[in-house]
Amino acid sequence: PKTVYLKDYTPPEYLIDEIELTFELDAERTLVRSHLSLRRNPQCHSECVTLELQGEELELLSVAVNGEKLADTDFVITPEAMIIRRVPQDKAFVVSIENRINPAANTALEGLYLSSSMLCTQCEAQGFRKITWFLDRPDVMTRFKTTLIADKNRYPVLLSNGNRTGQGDLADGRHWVGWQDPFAKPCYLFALVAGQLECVADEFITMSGRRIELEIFVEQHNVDKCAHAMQSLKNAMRWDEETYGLEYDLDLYMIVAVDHFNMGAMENKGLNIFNTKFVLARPDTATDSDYEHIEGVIGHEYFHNWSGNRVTCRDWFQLSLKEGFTVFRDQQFSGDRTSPAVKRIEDVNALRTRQFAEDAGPLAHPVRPEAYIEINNFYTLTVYEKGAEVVRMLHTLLGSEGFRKGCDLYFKRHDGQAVTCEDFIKALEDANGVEFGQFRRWYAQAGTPLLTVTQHYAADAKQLHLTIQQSCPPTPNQPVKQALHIPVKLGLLNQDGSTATVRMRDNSATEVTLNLTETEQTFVFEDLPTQPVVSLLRGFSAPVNLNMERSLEELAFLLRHDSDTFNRWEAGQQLACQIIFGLMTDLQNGRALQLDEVMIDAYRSVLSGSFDDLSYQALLLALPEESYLAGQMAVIDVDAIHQAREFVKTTLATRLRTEFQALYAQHHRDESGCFDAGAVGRRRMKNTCLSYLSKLEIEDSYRLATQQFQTARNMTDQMAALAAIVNSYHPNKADSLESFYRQWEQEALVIDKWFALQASSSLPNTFATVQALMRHPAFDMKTPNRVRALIGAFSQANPVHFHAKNGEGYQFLADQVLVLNELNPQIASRMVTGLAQWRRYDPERQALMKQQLQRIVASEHLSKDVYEIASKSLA
Ligand code: B3K
Ligand code: ZN
Repeated sequence: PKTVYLKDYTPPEYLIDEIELTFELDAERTLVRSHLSLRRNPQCHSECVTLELQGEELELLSVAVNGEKLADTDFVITPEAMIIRRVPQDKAFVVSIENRINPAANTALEGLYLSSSMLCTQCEAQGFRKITWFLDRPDVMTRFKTTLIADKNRYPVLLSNGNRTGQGDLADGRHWVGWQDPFAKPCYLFALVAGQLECVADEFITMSGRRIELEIFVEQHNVDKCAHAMQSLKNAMRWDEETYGLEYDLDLYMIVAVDHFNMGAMENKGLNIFNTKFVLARPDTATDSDYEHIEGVIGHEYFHNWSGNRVTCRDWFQLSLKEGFTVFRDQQFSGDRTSPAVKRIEDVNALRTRQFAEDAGPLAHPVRPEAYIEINNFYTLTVYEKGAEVVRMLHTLLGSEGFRKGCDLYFKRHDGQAVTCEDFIKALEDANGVEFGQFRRWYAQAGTPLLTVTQHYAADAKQLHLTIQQSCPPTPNQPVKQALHIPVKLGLLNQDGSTATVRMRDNSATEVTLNLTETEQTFVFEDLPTQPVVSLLRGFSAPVNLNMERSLEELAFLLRHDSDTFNRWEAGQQLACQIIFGLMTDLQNGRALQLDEVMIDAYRSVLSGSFDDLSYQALLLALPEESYLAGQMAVIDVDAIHQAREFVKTTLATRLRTEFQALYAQHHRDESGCFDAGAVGRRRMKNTCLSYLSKLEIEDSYRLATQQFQTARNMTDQMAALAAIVNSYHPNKADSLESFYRQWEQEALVIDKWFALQASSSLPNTFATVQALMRHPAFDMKTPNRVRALIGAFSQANPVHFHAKNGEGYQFLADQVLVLNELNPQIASRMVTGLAQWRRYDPERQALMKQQLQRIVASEHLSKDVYEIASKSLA
């Protein structure tokens, strides 16, 4: 397979100003007619007279230029393109194509496909070429006119981008609907949907007083689960007006929810297509986290209307231009809607456990990658989440007003254009009269930087000297790293926990942002009569690892007193990490385990503290995840991590049982249907307590879990209770799973939770359960949500069993990858990443994982998607 390089970018030789598309829709035989209005790109001076259009898996019926049908000798069809030997050079011309496609056979879910009984599309990144031949690249921006024709009974609803321009019935039982999108767009933003869909409608009045129709389309049985999505959409529209001054631009905004979808959702202009998971919610079917994710994803896709659609990417290497920025925007939105402190912690937690691992492994790549084989493999944590951190640092460096000024200029300057990450930074610079020369390296350099911090307090001079060194480990193709511009937020605490003034030369403040630009820099803080406690990297001001020696007492002190909500939580995490690592050493040396009293005291004080934000309190009580701990180890020992962490959890539950029980009782009440911060926080605290108490494996806890399971009237409580049952030796486990299944058999999204919960259990026999679930009638390899719930959860959220010493987990995963490779390469390639970190394990496991990767690479008909991930993992 061939590699595409950023350095080879050249502008398109032709432009397509307009396309007229007609679809005669049918599940097995869809006819596509297209008229492309082309002309030479005046900016491109090449001599060539041929025209190459991309197209894959299409059946050609006819092609004409300016109405004249081409003879077979006038063009060539390859598996990836149509090359017309000669097209007019001096004037505009029209290429007309007729071709056929088979949506029902499309299990890759890219292009036009069938999901349950509806037809829908997914074109990003390169799916449009599976619909018809086109210049399938984001810098070709076209005005779309679309006519959809279909059987009226089977497909009463026919949708595409923009505004409805007409509709009518045909004699043969079919009907048609015309659509026109006034905004030129790249073809990756094209969409169509056809099916028997119900519409939930509402409206939004924009800041300039325009009335927008809002429509959510779902299957009949889901009409009662759209209210939250609709409210989220309205919240997002208002928020973008208030925060970025950005208003919606069409008169209609549509969202369609489909069961079969390769990722979360897609921002097609005026017609978003969503995975049902990020639309449907009812208090009894969706958890509080589901509610939050729905609001976040609805916001994300809505925000793309400006950051992505009005201003789009020049080429796919610039993907983070729209994704990093839009993730940053949705993070801000969700923080404002819920709790900024909790949202930030959740985002950093995800970044550190998942993106940091990617950045430390064989698939590491810069936020702006330089090469790819299959672009779909680059919708990564690095492009999305690290990309968002890069935008966040720019926000930190400019302050919110400066950042807003920069964004205003960016949208104004580039409206209607396809641009680069460089254009984004340039706009921020120009609007603020600053230069981000060195900062640009964040886009080009892969790997997670490491900051090593030492401090020296000079009592006589009343000065604190803080020395920070930065380094960055080598990554594929980047052996040597340059120093980055890293904003480091810092505060100081007095010995009594109060805030100390940060004085540097003439400036004094309660908090500063240090600009670390060299490999080593020393910062001096003045006027400190006693040695302060340093609170560094507040709010996680840069995506880096921090190496700073801290005593357990100092961490406990920060957990009590730090005024920065992120660092307060972080102190508790580091405290737990140190303790867990100490216990792992004890385990490895055969010593008996004992939990340090510092930990018990620290948790006791969190439990007895008074908190306005109970979700935050619950986070303070959550131990670092196993995957985060794994990321800190040179050689990952999944069993030791699990044992040590479970020991800490069980010991805390034993020693603080009264406190956990009291808090459970205090916060336990039925507030089903309430989603305000108070109700959500009470549920989080209560269920955190339940999770600890279930570690005790005693009758009392079993009763508590059963009672909650049987009486819960909301999914948060029901699921938390079921998790407590499934993850313990509860006597009613089988019955509870069975009754849950029967209760929710008709709700696919709830059944996904049922699969995932069992697949991620660390208790014995889980692998046998997973194998049995593969044969369950409700399991389906063609439904990505189901695959992720079972195979994804087992391989990515069950370290102990996936990494079983005998290699059965690895072999199982490789078996499934090879099946998926034939059906859905994108999903298959996501599943391979479970093996990518093989070098981090002991030699026996390394060998077993490597063997499976080699088996995958050696197999026949490998998709580009799977080949790229598997071969790069081995490299
Ligand atoms: N832009 C889409 C992702 C498309 C993925 C293509 N493999 C969703 C999003 O980020 O909003
Ligand atoms: Zn996005």
